Amino acid sequence: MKIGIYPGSFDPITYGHVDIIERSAKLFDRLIVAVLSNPRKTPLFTVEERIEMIQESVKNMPNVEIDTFSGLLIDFARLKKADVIVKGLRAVSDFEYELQMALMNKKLDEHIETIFIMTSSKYSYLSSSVVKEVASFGGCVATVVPPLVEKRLKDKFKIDNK
Ligand code: COD
Repeated sequence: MKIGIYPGSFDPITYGHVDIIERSAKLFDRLIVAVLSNPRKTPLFTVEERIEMIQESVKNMPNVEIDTFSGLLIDFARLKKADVIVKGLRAVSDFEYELQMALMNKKLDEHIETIFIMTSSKYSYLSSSVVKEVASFGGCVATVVPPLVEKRLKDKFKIDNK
């Protein structure tokens, strides 16, 4: 059985993330979406809120499960017996940082590979930060995040849901 792990902050999940999950789920028997819980960072959404939004977004993908981790990704990947770490790549700027992490993770455990999935061109500009920025000023994010995420963003920023 091949197990993939797709880690991230997912603060919140966007259609860019959903696209990577959908495409990589086809490559593995099981895909674990691993949500980072980092006590040193202050995310907009709690881990529980982020998991709820991911759950809703992947409910039609039977081989996808969601889990949370803190500390080193490679330790969590090992614990879950994952074979492959999946990352999404948007631009050259992503590549430098992702290459560094992939090489370091390989150094920590040579049995776990990292693979990169190219963003779909329609989501190449999309990040959780941009979505939060737009939503915080009342801009429309309906086309870039799942409906529940749009609702939760409106609730967070106290924007009328009508
Ligand atoms: N299209 C395609 N891919 C996308 C898009 C998009 N529009 N948006 C984001 N992605 C990809 C990102 O490139 C990333 O691969 C993934 O989706 C998650 O993105 P984010 O922004 O939610 O998550 P990050 O980048 O904050 O996650 C960073 C990790 C949690 C993976 C990293 O910090 C980590 O592994 N931390 C654990 C500590 C550790 O092990 N550190 C040492 C590493 S050497």
